[in-house]
Amino acid sequence: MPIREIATRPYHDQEPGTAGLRRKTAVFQQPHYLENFLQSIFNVEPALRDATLVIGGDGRYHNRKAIRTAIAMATANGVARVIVGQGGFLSTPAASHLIRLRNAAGGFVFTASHNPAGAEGDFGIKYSRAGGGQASTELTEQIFAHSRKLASYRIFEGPEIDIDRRGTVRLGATEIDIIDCVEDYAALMQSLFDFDRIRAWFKHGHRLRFDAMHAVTGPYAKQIFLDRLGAPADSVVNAIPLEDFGGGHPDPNLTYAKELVRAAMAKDAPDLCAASDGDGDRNLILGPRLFISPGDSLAMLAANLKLVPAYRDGLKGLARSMPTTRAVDRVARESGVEFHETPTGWKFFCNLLDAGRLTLCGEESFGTGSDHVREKDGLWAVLAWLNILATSGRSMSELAEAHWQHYGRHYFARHDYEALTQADGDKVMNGLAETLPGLIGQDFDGLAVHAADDFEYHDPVDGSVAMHQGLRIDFGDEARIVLRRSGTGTSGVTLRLYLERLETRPDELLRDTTTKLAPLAAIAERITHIAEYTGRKTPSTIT
Ligand code: G16
Repeated sequence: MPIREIATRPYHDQEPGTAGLRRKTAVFQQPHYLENFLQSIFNVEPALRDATLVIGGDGRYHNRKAIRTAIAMATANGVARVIVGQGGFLSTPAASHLIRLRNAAGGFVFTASHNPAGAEGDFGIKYSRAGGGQASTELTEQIFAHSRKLASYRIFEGPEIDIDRRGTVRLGATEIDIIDCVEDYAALMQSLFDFDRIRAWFKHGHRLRFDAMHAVTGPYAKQIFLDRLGAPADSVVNAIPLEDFGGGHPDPNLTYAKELVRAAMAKDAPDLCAASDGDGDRNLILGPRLFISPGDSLAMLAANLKLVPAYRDGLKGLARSMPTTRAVDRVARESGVEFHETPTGWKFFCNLLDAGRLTLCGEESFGTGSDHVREKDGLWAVLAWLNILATSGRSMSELAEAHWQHYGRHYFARHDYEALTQADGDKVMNGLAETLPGLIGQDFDGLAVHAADDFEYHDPVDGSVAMHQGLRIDFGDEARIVLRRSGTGTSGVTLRLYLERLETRPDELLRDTTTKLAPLAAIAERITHIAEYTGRKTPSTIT
């Protein structure tokens, strides 16, 4: 048997992040680095033996090599069947769906999400378990601990599999199924949404512009929007996945989706402009001259989701990650459905989804999704908006304005301070953590601090506790400041400052966000001392 046991050494930097392992590509290219991590997964998860494993990636540089390694190691570790997306492509939500559909014991998606790709860029792996949700914090920690003492890994040395050709081949005792990466996912979308209505909406001349940012969603968007929904050919742009994402930064936000933002701000803007990220789980939603923040998108979808066939019977529950605006809380309160505030990281929604206590959930980091898979889903969010536009007969601005009139508007911004030194990051976080108790009751320019804490989450399903999930300063319903350390950066420490301000006065609902939040930003500096402690006068990015 050509299975080789190869000596390796432990790698000490594989600290678990918010969503799997993410590092500079050069780190992943070190001999044995990826192998070390994969073997640790196989050792810690014996359920993969004799079972089905789904493998794909977002098409970035190093994807194909990593997939070949993963296939060879799966074979050597007794996996019975490997399902691979043709060409090595699988979006994160499509992989989650496949794991569920094929009853797989797990899946690997090679991606560093929205981070840039290439030899100088980032690479990564998301590991999902049976059911299609990402590995829990405990499991990731176990894998990490195991990788620190691993002495060898197992790999099958055989012929190279042609991952571009669909069909079933054998490698050793393992069956390798190379499948179309879009088909099953597109069928799922068609089962959830009213494709007839959306098709008719396009026929009436309504327009969409979807920017795939040269990442994984291109083939999905083409099949769904163009082939199945009959949208005009120019509805999907940057649709060819490229190893370097065309030199771009596939992070669908106002900073990096510039071309799309320009289209949405133009006089003849399409009815809906949208984008997704490297691995297809994030989404950006824009109307003509209108940015819908992720927190607003979540709240507006929650208020209108009954217009979508799969959700016609109503919502079981709603959830948002802690730093996401509290816009959706108001929808939950009014409709009386169960509501949860979870830490950042999609995996925290999964227990609630599995327990049938959640239908719709979302995050400020441009993630929205439902109980159809166990990942956030960029194209799902775009289809949900399309379905609501087509069925309601209203425009984006009519829907948004009606929502804000009814519930009030939560102006929101996130200020990112990237690549800080560990010492500066610690100084800001520890400094604020120490002063939190003393802030309660203090007044800042008419805003009184009602509560201030270090967010701790008690999972209502399994009772697990996640501590130190971000520092919150709560000015009642009116405003909130949150500060937390990112778990996905690959250089230094990234701090994220979240600003949220509720406005209910009708004539103040259509103002400029930066202007509305300027006073709160000044209060945040007085409380957090970010500029003072780090020397950064302005954030690296504002979204
Ligand atoms: C991952 C997680 C998300 C999380 C996001 C941001 O997204 O899946 O749940 O909100 O990271 O994390 P942070 O603020 O810690 O950087 P993705 O799209 O990067 O996989």
